[in-house]
Amino acid sequence: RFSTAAVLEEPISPPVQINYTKLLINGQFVDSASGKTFPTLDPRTGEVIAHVAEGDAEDINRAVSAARKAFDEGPWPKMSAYERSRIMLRFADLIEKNIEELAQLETWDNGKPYEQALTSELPIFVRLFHYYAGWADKIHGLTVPADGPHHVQVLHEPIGVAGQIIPWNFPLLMFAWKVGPALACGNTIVLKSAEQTPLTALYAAKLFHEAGLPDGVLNIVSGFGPTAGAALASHMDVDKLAFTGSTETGKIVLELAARSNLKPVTLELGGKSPFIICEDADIDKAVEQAHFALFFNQGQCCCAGSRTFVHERIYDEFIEKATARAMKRTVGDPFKKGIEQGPQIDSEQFEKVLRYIKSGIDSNASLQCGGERVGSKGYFIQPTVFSDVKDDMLIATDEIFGPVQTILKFKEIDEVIKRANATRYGLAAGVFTRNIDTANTLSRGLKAGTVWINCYDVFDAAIPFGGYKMSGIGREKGVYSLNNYLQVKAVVSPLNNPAW
Ligand code: TXE
Repeated sequence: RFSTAAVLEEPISPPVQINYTKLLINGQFVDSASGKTFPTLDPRTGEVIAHVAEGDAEDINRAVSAARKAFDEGPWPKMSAYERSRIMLRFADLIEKNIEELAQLETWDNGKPYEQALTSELPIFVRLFHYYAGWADKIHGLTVPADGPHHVQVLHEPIGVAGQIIPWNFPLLMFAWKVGPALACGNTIVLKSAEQTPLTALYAAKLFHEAGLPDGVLNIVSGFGPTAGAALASHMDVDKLAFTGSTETGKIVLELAARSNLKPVTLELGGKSPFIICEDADIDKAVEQAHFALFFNQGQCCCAGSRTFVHERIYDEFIEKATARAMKRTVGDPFKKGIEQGPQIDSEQFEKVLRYIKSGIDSNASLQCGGERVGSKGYFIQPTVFSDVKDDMLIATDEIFGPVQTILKFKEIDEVIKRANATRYGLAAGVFTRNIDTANTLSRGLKAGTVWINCYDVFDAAIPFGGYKMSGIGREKGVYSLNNYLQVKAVVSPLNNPAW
């Protein structure tokens, strides 16, 4: 029933060297205070790539002190915004110069196809830094008219030390989404990378220092969530927290932030995004887009189109074509040319996805293809398609975060809006139709932070991204991200009749 184009035999050795495995605090690579390290694994084999310094609370303290000093004493927030912008642009140039090594490291640590990292994610990374470098010298306050003879200035100031916790599915892009706007606004940062993928953040931050970033402005602590992550979220001297990850951990960090110093928190969390294919859609294009919406990045996207709703009139044809497309998907060594799908990130995610597949089978959804692992080592899973999925099945309610497409049938637009919104999430949605009225009705009716019409996963630095409901709080990217990293100060003085 299923054949993969390539099964992992001997993993291809990437030519990249691993030079940076220590914590980056105050511009220096240092061992963790405890001297502990942890292994980062190759998802193709489960074997160790490198041992990385393991930061915990004491290292977070050191990093926060460095960031505090760099914020309070400068030069970063006090530097001209133009100079900050130039350092960010030089950094983007250095990323471009080292783009192949960075993409290799990203693929090695994460398992994503090398071509995807090289030709899509790294260029978007560079674009994000160009975009936020462009903002640095255009951030300004307002003067506002007030009743009475008062001169009122509203200043926009950097908020201070930002704590940033990122996940493993897009290690470099999550770095860019968080670091770009925070630095453009003049903040300093302590970033905790995901324990599964610590390598590229260290390399990128090293290049940032080469570009002229002053010491202490960007500190990177590799380590685990309940230790390093929790210490950052609950730190009394961190002024703002930005988190991307699961909804469960989002609740924990929000609570830690509240219980410590009430630092403001932005959260970008999970999703169960509907992709709605109307009866007038071009079926072949819809099949391809729905496939991409779900399977991209091994299905490990917070905004994956993970509930494919198909109109009853085209349902059978869609199932047949979606299954054929999934069966053609090339799975194998992500360094190999033409490979569309690499391994899942780690054994935990691999087991979780296989558990959901079993649950789909047990609940009598129809398994059209896939359902099993590929090969005998590493974390590869067959592209899997379920049809006859019902709204209350676990595979239709939970974030699977893997290559499992679940296809549901609908009849009416009003009905599908209700069903699409009947979820605790609200991150994204896709709509496929040729009718502008249908597109407008759906885009207005869907409770989601992004609605893609006749496209999916279009990510531009200027487009805001974030979730309704339990998919998060706040927006990242675009002008919206700047507000997350700015304090607003009103300065009021009398115009006439001064009191002195
Ligand atoms: O996420 P966690 P995990 C979803 C996806 C996935 C599930 C679990 O469904 O299957 O989450 O993945 C840090 N205090 N997403 O376990 O735990 C952790 O070290 C502070 C969606 O990897 O949320 C890492 O840096 N920090 C998602 C980050 O949180 C803590 C992307 C994310 O890990 C912590 C990833 C704690 N107590 C998974 N515990 C998306 N929105 O894109 C963990 N962390």
